[in-house]
Amino acid sequence: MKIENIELRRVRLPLVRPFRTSFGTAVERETTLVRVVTANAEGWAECAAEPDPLYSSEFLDASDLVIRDHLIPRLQALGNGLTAEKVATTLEPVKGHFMSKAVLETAILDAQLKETGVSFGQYLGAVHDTVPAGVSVGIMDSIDELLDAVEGYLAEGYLRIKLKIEPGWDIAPVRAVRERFGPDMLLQVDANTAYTLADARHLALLDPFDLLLMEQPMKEDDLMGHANLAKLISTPICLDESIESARDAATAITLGACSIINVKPARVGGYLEARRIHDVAAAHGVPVWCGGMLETGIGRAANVALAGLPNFVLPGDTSASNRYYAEDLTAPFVLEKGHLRVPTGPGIGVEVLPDALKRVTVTTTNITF
Ligand code: SMG
Ligand code: MG
Repeated sequence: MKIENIELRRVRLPLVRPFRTSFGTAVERETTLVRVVTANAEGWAECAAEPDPLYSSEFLDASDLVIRDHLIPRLQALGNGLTAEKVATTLEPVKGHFMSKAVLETAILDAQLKETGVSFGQYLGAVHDTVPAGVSVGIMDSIDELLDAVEGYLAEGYLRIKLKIEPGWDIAPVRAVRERFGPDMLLQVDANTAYTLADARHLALLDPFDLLLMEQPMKEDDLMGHANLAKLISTPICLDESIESARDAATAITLGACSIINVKPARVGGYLEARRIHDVAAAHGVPVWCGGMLETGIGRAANVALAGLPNFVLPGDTSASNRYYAEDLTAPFVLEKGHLRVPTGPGIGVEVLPDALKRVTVTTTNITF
């Protein structure tokens, strides 16, 4: 494939409501979009890195720099021999920076699939036309505010609720939501590393609420801690931040550190590694689901395609566009009986809307390939 140009475009979109996690509050989403131009196609992807290194060590300014100065030059060296399948091995000498590698691989894969008329879903092996949608509900100022938010999401049709938790906002909100909305609602929590093993007894207080899973209670590098915690609580442990590769997934499963995995392509270097994690987990009988990083329609389209693979058996954090943005950068993803439709067009299968894009653009950098 011959790439002619790569554009890095910094955009900023207001969120419809602030999103608070154990590591901070976001009121807008800032990201870098990558547009890969070839002779016959244009591939798009968005970087999951955030402005500050709080979810993980990656952050947006560093990502732009590593893409420009370290990743693109290595891809340029491949010349016309470049394919999406060669991106990860070509970039392997550069340590870490999975989100930066992922956005490049994804934009190149989008261009490649558009050139050949194949959708992400077909390419990855999706077996479903629609995928069940969950929603991630941030930490709020009061339990009343939380109950109103959850009620609204359930009324829209979301099939699963995830509550963000942290010390001081855990047992009481979970109890309130479970008591108010009943035993049948699919409910889970995400701590984004806010606890330690010393909190095991406290976290066991969540056991009676029949949660689907507890996501990433402890530090990302603490696999043994998670394996130990798994023996002390009955809620299944799901890992997010800890899993950066299929090898990590195999290690975590073998250690007993998790029995469910949140797959985020951005966190693991792209959709090809994400599919390998899906496969490794499936081989171990471990279910997976698709996480989210507040993606616009560009990133959401590819995530929804991935979530169509057979072992994505739990609803994902793949919510409708209006959960995040008043105006998305693509035609909005909408809930249909609690599901999102897997795009069927070539590549990511959605068009970027030029006017919407213009309104949110902060800077544009072009790199001639
Ligand atoms: O895309 O709906 C979404 C956000 C889902 O909770 C979500 N993501 O740890 O799983 C997670 C968080 C990380 C992102 S916070 C900006
Ligand atoms: Mg998480």
